[in-house]
Amino acid sequence: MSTLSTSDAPSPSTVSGKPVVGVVMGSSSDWDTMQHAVQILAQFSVAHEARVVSAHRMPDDLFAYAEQAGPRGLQAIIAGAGGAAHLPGMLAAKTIVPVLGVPVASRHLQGVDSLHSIVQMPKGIPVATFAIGTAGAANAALFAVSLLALHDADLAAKLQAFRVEQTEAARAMTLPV
Ligand code: RP5
Repeated sequence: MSTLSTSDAPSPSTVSGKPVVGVVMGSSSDWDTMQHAVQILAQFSVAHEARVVSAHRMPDDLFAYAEQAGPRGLQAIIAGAGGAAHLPGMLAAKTIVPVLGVPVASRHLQGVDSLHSIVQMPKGIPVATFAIGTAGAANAALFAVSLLALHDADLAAKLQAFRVEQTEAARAMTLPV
């Protein structure tokens, strides 16, 4: 876990109790992947929520979640799904809150199906699409942090410190030869 800078002033992204990022997934079986997004948001102290919203098993809940996202103050929705993976696109169809899509590795096609489904949104309704699996989940959360950091100086400083730590860790890498 990175050491993050803190400030005494409350950060606009960490106002307690009011999530600014929603993490949703099509099934509890997606949690192994999507927990990596939640871990990043927690690491940066970004107020968030996580829940299952299945597009094909809970379509009415999906519409309600999307319709309420903006009024509830969500500034980004990270949506992970596998297989046909229509959750991110259908959320994006019902809200102008940015949707960040994470393709979850599927049982038979290893997530290439999920990736193609999420990334191939027709013109007019965008979903920002990330890598298959845990890297995509973590990067979607880091991207959400970047969006929030545009209007949150404390969060921007934390993100910059995170980048510096990665650089220093890479410079300190050694090889067995
Ligand atoms: C999708 O179907 C979910 O996002 C999950 O990746 C996949 C399999 O769901 P389960 O059968 O494990 O509930 O809706």
